[in-house]
Amino acid sequence: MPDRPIDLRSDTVTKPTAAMRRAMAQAEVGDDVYGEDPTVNRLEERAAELVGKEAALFVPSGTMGNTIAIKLHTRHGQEVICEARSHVFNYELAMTAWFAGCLARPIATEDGILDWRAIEPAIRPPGPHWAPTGLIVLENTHNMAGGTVYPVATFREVCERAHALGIKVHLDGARLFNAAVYLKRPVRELAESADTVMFCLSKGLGAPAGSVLVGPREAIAEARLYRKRLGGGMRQAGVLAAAGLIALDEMRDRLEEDHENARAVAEILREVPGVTIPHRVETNIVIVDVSATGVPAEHLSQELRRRGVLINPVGPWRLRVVTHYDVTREECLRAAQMLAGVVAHLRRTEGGS
Ligand code: TLP
Repeated sequence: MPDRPIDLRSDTVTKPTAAMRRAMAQAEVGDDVYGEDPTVNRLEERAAELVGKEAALFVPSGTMGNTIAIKLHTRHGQEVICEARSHVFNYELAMTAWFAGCLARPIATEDGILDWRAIEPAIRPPGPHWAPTGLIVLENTHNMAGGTVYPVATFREVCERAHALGIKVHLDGARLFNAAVYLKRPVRELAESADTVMFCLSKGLGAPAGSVLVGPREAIAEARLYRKRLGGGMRQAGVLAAAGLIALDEMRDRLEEDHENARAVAEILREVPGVTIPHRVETNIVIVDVSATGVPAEHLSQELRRRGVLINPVGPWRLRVVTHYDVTREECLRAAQMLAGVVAHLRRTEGGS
């Protein structure tokens, strides 16, 4: 394998930029559990202002942000409506059940976008036999549906109708800034009707760690206690928050480059016999369906790794390509060509279909 593989496994692999490293080295810090870290406080103020909510809480990971939000809005024994391929349902180690004591009620969609028509029949009215719906979680962009973006009106309608029934909405906006760049809208517009929003600094925005949970002041004050319970009181976390501030101020606009690179990858892969791209490519994620090649995704992933290209399988017949700051356009194209070549080679030599 070459020295520096082309790593398209996730945008979580991005390393801090030189500007981030400088800011981290110089960060003014204090004990954040006492609320005394000036850099964390600055990051939280900036995040709340950008997303248009009263307050924000810096958390170590997106998973912790979602976990706290679900706990905040629910009571034990309720149901949480989410999309069937959502991160909260599939990739957070059942935290909805473990921490909040709730049952996830997943709803399958074609493209990850849950609209009110799909949600309404799953809402549980009060009654002696079922657990009431406590919360709806939406994911924008939708990771496993290929980075698809919620139309603002669809998102707003879900929130308004849920609120009319007294149900809260949490937005898993791990990649919300990608959605904002795609729609060319301010991020606050995409967040305004949700009760709480989690977004990640450590994905396309390039910070080494950290996410932010934003929402009403009272809810965020309670969230601070849950963060401590979960072991997320990070003390001199200003060294991380300093990178987060650079992520917010300098890294948002360039996400468009990642989106262009993803589209370029998809264009190449669409031409490969046996390969299909099942979802719209709107942001920085391309889901690649290889079922018609007869070569399992895991096998392709291993063969690519041997050739210096890292791409994860996300199912028996699916791979996920994620573009980001640490891969150039040229590397993305090279990786796509490599995938095309490996598919053709394995179909010939191993009798894939
Ligand atoms: N996603 C990771 C993996 O966990 C799958 C990735 O490589 O994409 N919400 C969404 C929509 C996410 O994609 C992720 C991470 C999270 C939440 C959790 O963030 P972290 O990894 O910071 O806990």
